[in-house]
Amino acid sequence: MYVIGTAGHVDHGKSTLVEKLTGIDPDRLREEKERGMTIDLGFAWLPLPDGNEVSIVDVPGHERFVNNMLAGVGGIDMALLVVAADESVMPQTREHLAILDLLQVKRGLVAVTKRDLVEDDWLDLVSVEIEDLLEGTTLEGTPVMPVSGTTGEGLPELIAAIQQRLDEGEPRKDLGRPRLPIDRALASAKARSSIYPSPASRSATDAGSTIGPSQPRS
Ligand SMILES: Nc1nc2c(ncn2[C@@H]2O[C@H](COP(=O)(O)OP(=O)(O)O)[C@@H](O)[C@H]2O)c(=O)[nH]1
Ligand SMILES: [Mg+2]
Repeated sequence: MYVIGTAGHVDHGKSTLVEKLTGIDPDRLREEKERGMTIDLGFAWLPLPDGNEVSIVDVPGHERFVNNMLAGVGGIDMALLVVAADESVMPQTREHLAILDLLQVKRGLVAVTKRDLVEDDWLDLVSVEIEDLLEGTTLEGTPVMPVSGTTGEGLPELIAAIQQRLDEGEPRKDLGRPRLPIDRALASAKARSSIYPSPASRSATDAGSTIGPSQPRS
């Protein structure tokens, strides 16, 4: 299964877009709901037109939580860079793009959210600013697509573009050895065990299957 990671400045509409696309609210923590802001990674999945599903990792945009953003985009196949049409490029737009560039993420889409809040002329200016920003990065030439997480405008086109972008690349090899990177643990005082939320990779696994530690190689 492919994994898409969101990226972009706080309040630019990443989580709203993920929820509108998938029906899943990626802000699962109580504190996130109370503050109306993503703090930790959120997870959702999107059925694609071809019948496959794609996982979505929603990242926090606030500069204080950039460490969580970094943990989320480590294993992604494609970036969904979100820029709000009313605010355009902001500091964490640049910072997240720099991270994606460093990680050599070459496949992406830019969603210009809050399309419902701006006039066409302004939208054109914002699109040019984004294209300029992408120049010289791994995401140069990435399609820039206006959408609204509120009205749903542009979402069918965005889903079609996601499918197309994923089809363009080499599918990941199924090595028959599922891997769950333990790069971070969510341990809580109440929990009796830790949760390792990174997406499993390298192999398809069925819901409910038990994954154990791999045997040391002899
Ligand atoms: N008008 C309008 N508001 C939006 C849109 N997308 C998000 N919002 C609002 O913008 C605010 C921030 O959205 P959120 O998804 O939490 O942004 P995030 O920090 O990037 O995840 C919320 O109040 C949303 O309701 C949109 O397309 N149009
Ligand atoms: Mg969010």
